[in-house]
Amino acid sequence: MNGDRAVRMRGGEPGAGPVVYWMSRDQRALDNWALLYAQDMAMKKKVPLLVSFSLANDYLGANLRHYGFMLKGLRELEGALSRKNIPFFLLRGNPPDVLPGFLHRTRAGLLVCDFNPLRIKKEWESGVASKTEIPLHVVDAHNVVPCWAASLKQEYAAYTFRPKLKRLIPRYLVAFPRLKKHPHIWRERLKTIRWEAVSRSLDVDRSVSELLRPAPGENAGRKALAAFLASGLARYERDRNDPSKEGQSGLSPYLHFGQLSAARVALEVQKSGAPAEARAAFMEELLVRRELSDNFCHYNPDYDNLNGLPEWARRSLDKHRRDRRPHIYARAELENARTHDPFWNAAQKEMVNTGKMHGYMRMYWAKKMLEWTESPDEAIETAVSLNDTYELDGRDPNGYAGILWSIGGLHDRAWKERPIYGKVRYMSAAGLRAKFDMSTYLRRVEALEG
Ligand code: FAD
Ligand code: FO1
Repeated sequence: MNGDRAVRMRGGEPGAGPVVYWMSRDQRALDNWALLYAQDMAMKKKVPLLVSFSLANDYLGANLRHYGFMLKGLRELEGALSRKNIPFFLLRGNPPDVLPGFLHRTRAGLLVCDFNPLRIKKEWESGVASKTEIPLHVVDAHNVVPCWAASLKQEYAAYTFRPKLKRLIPRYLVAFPRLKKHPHIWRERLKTIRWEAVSRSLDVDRSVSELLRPAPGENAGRKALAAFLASGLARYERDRNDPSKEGQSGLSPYLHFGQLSAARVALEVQKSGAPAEARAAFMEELLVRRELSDNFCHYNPDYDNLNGLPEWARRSLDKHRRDRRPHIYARAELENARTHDPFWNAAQKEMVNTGKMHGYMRMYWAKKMLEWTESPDEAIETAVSLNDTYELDGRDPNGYAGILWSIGGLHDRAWKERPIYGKVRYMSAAGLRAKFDMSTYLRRVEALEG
């Protein structure tokens, strides 16, 4: 394991019992540094390795769309782990309520967890740590360069973060060792997980339906990557920003749920035969932009509200708070795509119907909410809420950073001052029309409605 990929939230000598990997963000058996680290520790102590997942009752308002995708992935994962002699335990409830009891029952000697910069996971970690004595090691299995190694502070923008990250990529982007068939077997009887019953018993909002596509799980994630490498990557640089083309990879749901490792994606892209510009454009998004979002959420607890914005932008938005807004829409009108703007309505419908809005339209979609709600605070709140309700990749650092970039100039520079937006970058329907064949985009979204 390369050096500081794991940090000790609580040190001390691991006990004689099994190593437990508390899985949360990185829901996969392959290419998972947290699982590999846990196995390494278990091998050294010659003890069994267990994986536990705490199925929270209400994870940041997630609904059936998200839980359905996640549970199907976990079900596949249970099988993959069991073939490696690693039992999988599905605990029901929030980790601080259920994990300490599990650690006690299994007489665990060490707890390993994966890294997540969001407030909820940090609260979970300290909640768990306050209720058990055993050492807790956190491994960043999501970022190529561990968040704390990439930078010790909140970065101002991509240009300040990029050189730091790039210096460290050769050190951390290395081939994954194989997950071994674990030689130290857990002998106690395992309770069968009745996945259908678990799914039926979920007390979540069922009004947002599950999707037929994309298919969930680690295997499906790998297939999606293979398909992108075969036919999408080469034209990524040219097509990715154009809403009338399907030029993006579609990997974000797999990356969000950790069913696919970003490092695996980066390794495969590096060795693909795609043109250098296409590889560079993709790596910029996958590595720099994605890991910059984790940097932001890790170092700024206000990642989903106005206080998280840079000073210049907050001041400028404040100055324009009372500017007359030509259209004001209530949340329900926005949710039901009932604005005067066909492009915006199409973007909203694309998100509701497919669980994934085109990346370029996400910027336009969020910026218009600054124009069409009463205040910047309301714009951010509405954007976060709609994004996290319908996007399959929602409640992710990328989403919070993307919304604050669009509405509040995060990681951006000041632009020419104008009404409502102040110095925050503006986007217009005319701009979309001038750049892209928007009628093709509208037709594609309309076809989804049927
Ligand atoms: P590709 O273009 O194929 O990129 C590959 C990967 O690179 C993505 O899966 C993602 O992990 C990363 N990436 C690409 N663009 C960005 C970006 N701008 N910032 C950070 N990482 C990026 N992304 C989410 O994962 N979840 C969200 O909830 C989310 N909400 C957003 C909301 C707004 C308002 C904006 C402006 C952006 C948001 N993004 C979000 C970032 C980006 O739009 C999506 O990651 C991207 O569109 C996902 O599609 P893809 O996997 O096909 O992307
Ligand atoms: N992580 C958990 O540990 N337990 C959960 O029950 C859980 C539910 C969940 C639902 C939707 C969703 O988008 C994410 C969910 N996650 C859960 C966490 C997730 O895997 C990630 O760790 C974060 O969302 C990272 O941004």
